[in-house]
Amino acid sequence: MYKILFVILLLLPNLCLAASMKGNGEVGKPEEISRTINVKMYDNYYEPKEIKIKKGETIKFLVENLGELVHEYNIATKEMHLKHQPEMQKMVDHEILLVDRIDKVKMKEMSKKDHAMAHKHANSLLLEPKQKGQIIWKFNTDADLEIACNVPGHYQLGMITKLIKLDE
Ligand SMILES: [Cu+2]
Repeated sequence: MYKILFVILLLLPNLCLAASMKGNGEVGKPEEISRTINVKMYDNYYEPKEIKIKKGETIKFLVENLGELVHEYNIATKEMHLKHQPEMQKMVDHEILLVDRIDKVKMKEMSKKDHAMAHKHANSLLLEPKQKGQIIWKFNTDADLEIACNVPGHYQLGMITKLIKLDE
């Protein structure tokens, strides 16, 4: 019995590590930032359109919305984006997410009933026109990631920044 428990305890950290390696990374520490990337959002695309990433590095993204529409900057796997899109549609349906602004009062109200409506994700920003935001992200993952906007229709229009993994 003790032997089995011991083996499980030995395996546990490895299992956790394996899980995180499939995720989209994690919030980075300010002291670990290796570079800062200035991102501009337009209708409906980003500059830059492509970013090269070294595994394990921490990047600070300074994001500014220069478009006339609300846009999202979301670091995730394709599967995560597709899963998030119905939530964004729901925000549109409830008139929280409007074409050029976010109804913060309604958002707060709705999020009491449905947490997804708060749109609080460490890996993403939702910015109104002229708004700025930042994300510090650590790319400690083996997963294929893309940065995308999940405002309904925008992902389908190609509002995606490709993340290219560099081999060490
Ligand atoms: Cu967008």
